[in-house]
Amino acid sequence: MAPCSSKDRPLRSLAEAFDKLAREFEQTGNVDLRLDSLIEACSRISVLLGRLGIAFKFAEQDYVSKVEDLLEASKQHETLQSLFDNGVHYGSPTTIDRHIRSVFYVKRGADMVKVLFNNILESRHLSLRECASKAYEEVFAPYHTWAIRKAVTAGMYTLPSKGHFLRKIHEEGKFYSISTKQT
Ligand code: 1PZ
Repeated sequence: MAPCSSKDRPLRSLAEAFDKLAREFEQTGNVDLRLDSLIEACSRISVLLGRLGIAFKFAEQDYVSKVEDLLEASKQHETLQSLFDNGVHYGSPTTIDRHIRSVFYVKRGADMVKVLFNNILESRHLSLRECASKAYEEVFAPYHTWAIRKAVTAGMYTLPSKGHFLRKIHEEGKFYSISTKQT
């Protein structure tokens, strides 16, 4: 089989971007994170979301809007610390509040990926819907309204099987024993 490019392997390219981010963070003595590097890493999450089908289109668009908001923030603030410390000098409280909310939502997106794939690895008997629902309950549900939680629960029923999803993101090799099951 021809090797896949990193573009075809969104989970792999996401992991690489976060590894790079971690190295940068260590080099600065763990004091600060560049916003552009954070954006570069987090923007790759929307590629994964884009592989989930039409029911998650809204989540993808909402996530992309949060990343774009951070891109706007990065024009004034080079680092995350600068955004949190000095934001108030540069923009209206509403704008700063929005940027800071975007940081938290973008971070929750990364937490969601982490918890989801851990569930896939650890709970082999569970379906993708069950793994994703557990991750959603843990990461996002506490911050969402009742109406959004209901919509997400319904959307989860449109998810493909684990094997289909893993093949779609070209990770069936790594997760071989999982992807051959029907869950
Ligand atoms: C197999 C993987 C299944 C993954 C399922 C992911 C489910 C997340 C669904 C989120 C629905 C979001 C609907 C919009 C909610 C907005 O109200 C909030 C707050 O924004 P505001 O209203 O303050 O402007 N936005 C969010 O919570 C951001 C949601 C981003 C979702 C990213 C998930 C990334 C997961 C990737 C997994 C492959």
